Amino acid sequence: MPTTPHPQKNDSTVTTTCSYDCGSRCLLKVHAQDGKMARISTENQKGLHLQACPKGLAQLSVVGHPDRLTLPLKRAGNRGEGKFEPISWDQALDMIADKIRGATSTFGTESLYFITNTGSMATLHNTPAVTQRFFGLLGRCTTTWGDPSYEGARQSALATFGTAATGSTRDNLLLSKLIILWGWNPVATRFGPDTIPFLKQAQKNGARIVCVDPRQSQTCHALADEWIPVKPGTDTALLAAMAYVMISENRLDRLTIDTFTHGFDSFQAYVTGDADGVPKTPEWARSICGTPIESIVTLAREYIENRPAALMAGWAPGRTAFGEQFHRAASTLAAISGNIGIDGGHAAGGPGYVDMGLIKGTLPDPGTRHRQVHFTGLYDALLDPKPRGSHPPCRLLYIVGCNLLNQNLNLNKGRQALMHAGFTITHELFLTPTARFADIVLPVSHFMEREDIGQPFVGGPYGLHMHKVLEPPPGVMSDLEIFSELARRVGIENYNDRTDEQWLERFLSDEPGFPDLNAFRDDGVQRIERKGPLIAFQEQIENQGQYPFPTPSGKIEIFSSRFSAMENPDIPPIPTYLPAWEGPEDALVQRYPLQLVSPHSNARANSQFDNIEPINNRGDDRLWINLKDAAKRTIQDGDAVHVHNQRGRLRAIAKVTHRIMPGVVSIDQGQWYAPDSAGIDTGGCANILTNDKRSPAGAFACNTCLVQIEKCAE
Ligand SMILES: Nc1nc2c(c(=O)[nH]1)N[C@H]1C(S)=C(S)[C@@H](COP(=O)(O)OP(=O)(O)OC[C@H]3O[C@@H](n4cnc5c(=O)[nH]c(N)nc54)[C@H](O)[C@@H]3O)O[C@H]1N2
Ligand SMILES: Nc1nc2c(c(=O)[nH]1)N[C@H]1C(S)=C(S)[C@@H](COP(=O)(O)OP(=O)(O)OC[C@H]3O[C@@H](n4cnc5c(=O)[nH]c(N)nc54)[C@H](O)[C@@H]3O)O[C@H]1N2
Ligand SMILES: [Mo]
Repeated sequence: MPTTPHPQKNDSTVTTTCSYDCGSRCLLKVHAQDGKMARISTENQKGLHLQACPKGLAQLSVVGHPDRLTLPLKRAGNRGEGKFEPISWDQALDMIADKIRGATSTFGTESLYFITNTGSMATLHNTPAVTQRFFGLLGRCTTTWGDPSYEGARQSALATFGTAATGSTRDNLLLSKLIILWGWNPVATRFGPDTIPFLKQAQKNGARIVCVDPRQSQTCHALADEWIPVKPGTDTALLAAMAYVMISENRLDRLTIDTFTHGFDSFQAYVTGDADGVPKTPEWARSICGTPIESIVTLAREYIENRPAALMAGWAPGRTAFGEQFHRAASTLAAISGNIGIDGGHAAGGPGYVDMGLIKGTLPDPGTRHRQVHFTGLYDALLDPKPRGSHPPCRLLYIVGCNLLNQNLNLNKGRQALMHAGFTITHELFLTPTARFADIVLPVSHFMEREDIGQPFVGGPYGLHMHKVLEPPPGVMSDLEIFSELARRVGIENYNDRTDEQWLERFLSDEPGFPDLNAFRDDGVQRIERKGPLIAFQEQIENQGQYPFPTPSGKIEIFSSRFSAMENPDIPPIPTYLPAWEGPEDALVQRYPLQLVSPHSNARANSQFDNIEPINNRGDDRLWINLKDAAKRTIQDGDAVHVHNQRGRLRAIAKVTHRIMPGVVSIDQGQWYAPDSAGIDTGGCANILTNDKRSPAGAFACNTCLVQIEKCAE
């Protein structure tokens, strides 16, 4: 049996990559010195951009952090209080197994709720996959649906293109003349280590870069030739007005429209006002979006005249009240301007999966159909003692790879819900705000303590081998091992019949582009060879009619049969601007006049790293507020402020800046919730303010939220 190289033995180096949900997979070279792991470096290899960010380079501070959990904990105080006592693994696992059996025999498996998110995104030690397999083998349980990242984008892509694989490899940007970063800030948020190098190169080649964002984001500041402001959640109005300009000036790609799209006429009737009497003119959009008319007109002309143009539709504008409409409108513009499936173009709208021969295997899902509640509806489901129909209330809540009570919306409701939830278990590295509400917290291994395979979730044609760099602290297991132990105790026989090594060998052997495990260990980086960029829908566009789009009409559905069949006026079949609840047109602005957005931080991966010293001072966790809004409230840069609404209140430090539009404020998400005795969050967690209402098609609407701000009375 080959053994994993062990750097402690000498002054050697092994490679791995983060498995966190940050969007990138970079090369981490871990160096041992005098038998100890000393430092991490990074480099590009095989012509691939693989440079890690400061978070990756600081992973030794995570794995060896003094607050790392190493013993199973049992709650000893009230939920949330954070008082725990250590217990043995046998006691902890026996107790959980008892609770599972007890709840199942009295209330049925639907009383077992499991919540899993992207704590670990590696191929084998993948938190959703290992958790789904366990609960799938137990029976029909209750879980959540709705991806918090991009459910709006996903639903839109399925409706418009019939697939979520709407992405192209990043090298396609080198062929663009115009790149529109629409609600996308990849200088701060990681989306593959190749994104920024390719954007910079494209710019050098002459591409113009425009950012459409309520903030002059880090990306806008560093890269953009122009910042076009737009109020959160009003992007669909702006896109409709661009379509108005294109239609009224007859700047359309007629051939593409006629050959490849379905339902343009209905969209045209909406845009011109023939359908509803309201022409979607730039003047109309300006009053909604706050975007200058001139910017709208120029952007519309440029988008079609400067082909090929890549409209990179970010996920954040889709995380709004009617988020799916934004993605539908963006894809529609890409289609009618002839920017889909061509060199340097982009399909726009959609999760942006790139189908390029990565390893598809994970721990097999038994395919059980669980009862599903939407992620944002979870708290209501937990609070409802007799959920609708015959469904039993939650008797056991199992959370894996998710800092639920920080990252899900409407924290104060969440707090109540977790007080009411059944017996609660989580596997964690740290005592997070969520773990503080658990009855049992099981310590879990860090990715550097497991062998695995890492692959980027968008872009980048490669896979990285992840060495087991370190032994876990004594007794600490992976999620997979914990569930294997529990499976034995509850009588599931076939949860895991292989060693980690055997699983990895199997995943590799199923994928022809990859070497065997030993060769992969030696090499570390597997590049998937391609001639030129992989461009979504190029096959369809280049071979007219030969390869239909996987939609009911075989075309790009501007009029969506899928949405039409839903017969829901809030999910119209053509892309439509619908004014948001808690948007600029809601009467609630009288009380709460500012729109809050909560972007992702450069210094965290969601809530991870908030507790890690060398990293947590690299972000900007201040509350961004425009000079005008600050002046009205006599707020000065650096003042302590309260941000509040009907749901909660947090304390933050103001950054008074022209880099955010008037009427909009912003605070980075992922800061750890830390309530004081009055319930005011001193941690700065945006979700104390957000609304747990989803969009009609299932988007996580965190960027739809009205607030008021006042200076703290000292
Ligand atoms: N206001 C606002 N809220 C948001 C967003 C927003 O933009 N604004 N974004 C949303 C989005 S897009 C997302 S994806 C969600 C993310 O929300 P979460 O999925 O809750 O993300 P994390 O904060 O990364 O939490 C992952 C947890 O897993 C733990 N972990 C790490 N490795 C492992 C492991 O191997 N095993 C186990 N068991 N645990 C591990 C970490 O310690 C961490 O506590 O947040 C959403 N929340
Ligand atoms: N460093 C780092 N990288 C990450 C993550 C992380 O936490 N940290 N998280 C990963 C994950 S899980 C995800 S889902 C992605 C998230 O990636 P995104 O969804 O792209 O990230 P955000 O930072 O939420 O938003 C991007 C930009 O959109 C703007 N924006 C917000 N609302 C609107 C709107 O209504 N309209 C417009 N036009 N713009 C708007 C924000 O001001 C921000 O500048 O990033 C991934 N990469
Ligand atoms: Mo996400």
